[in-house]
Amino acid sequence: MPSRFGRAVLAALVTAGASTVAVAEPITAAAPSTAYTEILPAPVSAGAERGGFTIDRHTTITAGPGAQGVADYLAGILRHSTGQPLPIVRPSRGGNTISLITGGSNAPSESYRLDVSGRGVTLTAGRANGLFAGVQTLRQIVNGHVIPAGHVADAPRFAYRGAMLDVARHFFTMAQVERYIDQLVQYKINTLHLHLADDQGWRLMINSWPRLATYGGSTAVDGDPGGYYTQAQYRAIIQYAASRYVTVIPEIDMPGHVNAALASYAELNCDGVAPPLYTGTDVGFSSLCVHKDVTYTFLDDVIGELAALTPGAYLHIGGDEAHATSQADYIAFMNRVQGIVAAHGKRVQAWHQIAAATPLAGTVAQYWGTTNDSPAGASGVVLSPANLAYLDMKYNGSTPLGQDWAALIEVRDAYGWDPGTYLPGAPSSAIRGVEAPLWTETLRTSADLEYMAFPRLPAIAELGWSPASTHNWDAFELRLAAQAPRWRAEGINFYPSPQIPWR
Ligand code: TNX
Repeated sequence: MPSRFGRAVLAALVTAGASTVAVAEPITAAAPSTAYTEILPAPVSAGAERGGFTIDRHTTITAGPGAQGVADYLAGILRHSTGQPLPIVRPSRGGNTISLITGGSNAPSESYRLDVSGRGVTLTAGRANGLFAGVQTLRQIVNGHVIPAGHVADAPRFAYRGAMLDVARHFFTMAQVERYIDQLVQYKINTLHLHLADDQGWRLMINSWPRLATYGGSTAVDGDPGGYYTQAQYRAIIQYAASRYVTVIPEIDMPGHVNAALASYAELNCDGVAPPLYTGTDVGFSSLCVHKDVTYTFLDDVIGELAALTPGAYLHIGGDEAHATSQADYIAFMNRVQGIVAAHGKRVQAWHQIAAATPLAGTVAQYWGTTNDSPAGASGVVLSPANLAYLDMKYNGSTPLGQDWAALIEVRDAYGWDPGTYLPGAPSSAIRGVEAPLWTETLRTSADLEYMAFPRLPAIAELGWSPASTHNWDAFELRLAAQAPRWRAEGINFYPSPQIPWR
């Protein structure tokens, strides 16, 4: 027997069959990689084997039907990190390829299977969004040119894994939003909730009411520069998100949180007088005029344009902190606006106070309380408990950014709850998933956003994706620690929590 062939190669020759040329693995195959225990969010199952696949100048990516988009995305990443050409080719026999296969099964949405051996990599999923999730796993495993051998079988616990960005209190450009999307998808977040309007700013051009953006969007908290997205820019954000299998849910908060709109159009005010623009951080002082017809003409126009621009099924209508609206008016208003959303072919998502009205069939309530009181009546619940999932809460008393009204939230707090059992009054079947909101009263730059989101965003993302059986702080802190070199390489600013044994 030729001495330069090891056992692994013999095995490969046997299983590869006569028509395939075996690729020699190094004789001294490394011990199984620890990368498979460091995947975050934790997968359903994963196991490492000895050896690995080396990307070289002959390696190809093969894309079956429906896999082209993900293949392009993966090629972009691996060409950059390895410098190899990695052409995308049609599926064919032979090794030295990373092959992406969809549609082979009725696999549920976003599930995937990853198999890596010395001969090649196979990523299989029922749908392209599963391939995309698998690619995020692959990115966490690959080490230089080598993808350690092993297997992953994976699927999400909850269908909804969201992040919210408040672009109203401070405005964030398209490029900043896209940067955040790229960070989110690494942890398999699939929904971006954009808080597009609040007292301090209106951030989307509405063609039928243009002053909302041009005047209502002209400032921000502390008088910082404002801004708004043109409809073309908003479409581009949605497209960018879609290319990463992220659905955008736009929010226009109402009937409160509307000073920017009231300031832009005097007729929206009950007394017909427009208030000045607002650059403070109080909440709960503004209200649409619930008894004026023009209010609903306005909302029909706004919701109509938003629905036409937004491919996702849901529009978020806020409904929180309507302290300047009587409860009876609030209920009548929320019920009427749900009808307007439905008339434009969309479903409603709203903060959980909507449960006080009559949620339409299909309406999703987003829980942001701190007291586990269940929003009865909604068709589904997204969990964002403010004392656990709010990324704008400070980590501790000396965190320079953020607020503390709900809690101080260290990483262990953010990780230490179970979305499946959190609301005693809601059956776990009603829980659509989790969302981590990032309010920006105190946040101005991408570095600010990242400091608050990292490392808590990956914690919430794991609660949304990983099976409850994987929940374990001691294992999680190691998975999280393993992410830091990636964040440094990507220039992501993060809070180096003393709870984590950072690498
Ligand atoms: C509460 S959460 C709000 C926001 C603030 C946030 C700050 C919610 C639905 N309303 O208006 O920005 O607290 O943490």
